[in-house]
Amino acid sequence: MSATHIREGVSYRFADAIVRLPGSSVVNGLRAHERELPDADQFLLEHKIYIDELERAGLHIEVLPPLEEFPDSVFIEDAALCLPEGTVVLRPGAPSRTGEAEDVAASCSGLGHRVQRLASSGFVDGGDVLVTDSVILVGLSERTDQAGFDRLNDILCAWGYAVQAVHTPEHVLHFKSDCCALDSETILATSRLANAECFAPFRLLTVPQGEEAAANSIRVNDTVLVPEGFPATTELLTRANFSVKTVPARQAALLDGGLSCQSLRF
Ligand code: CIR
Repeated sequence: MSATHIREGVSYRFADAIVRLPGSSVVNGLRAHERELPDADQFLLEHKIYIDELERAGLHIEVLPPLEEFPDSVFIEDAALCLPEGTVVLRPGAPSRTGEAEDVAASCSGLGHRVQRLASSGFVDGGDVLVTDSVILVGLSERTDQAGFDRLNDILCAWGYAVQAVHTPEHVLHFKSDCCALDSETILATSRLANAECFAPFRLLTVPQGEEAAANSIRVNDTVLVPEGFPATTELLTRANFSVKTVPARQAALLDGGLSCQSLRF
């Protein structure tokens, strides 16, 4: 990790977000295990509530149309990383998703972002990139490899960020499936990730046993959005003085997704 400064609020103070509507092809999205298929109409409904809550938290939302040829494109976070310095267009590691990035690049350019692409080799999914106010942690996973990390590191170091490679636990899709930044000092994480000791300088709130999926929450300005159905996590956060709002994410969960992956926030 290179020395750098704290960027107070870079992990949770946002003005804008980009989301992509799920298409009817969302039912063909990737999933690690056979289980109930998502329902496209229900997904759209939950997505609409998600957008409403982001708006209520103070964001202006750019809603992109569905990309039917990319069933997982509703999980837009995996295709790019938006920071105040610019947007890094990533290279998602699943072959069926790699092509999503160019469309996101065009949308971000259209919105006036300074767009930078990962150099030629390697893969990074945005779900493996945890931006905190002091360091950007990048989980090496089945989707994010060392070459991709190296290329992303080149860009982020040039922008003055401290960057650290960590490990996404086996059988966990993305690093952020298991954690989120709550403020400059505090991370919410599952116990399997907390035990991996990658959060040494942070204060940790550990998601109660059996509620692991609630680690994929997001802080947006003064609100922490938590997936519906995890009362112990909601209570933990409330007791820690965070203002919590629950959001349905059942359909996304059927495709191994959560709250953070459904928007690019900046
Ligand atoms: C996938 O396997 O790529 C999608 N079905 C789910 C992606 C979820 N993205 C995320 O957690 N960042």
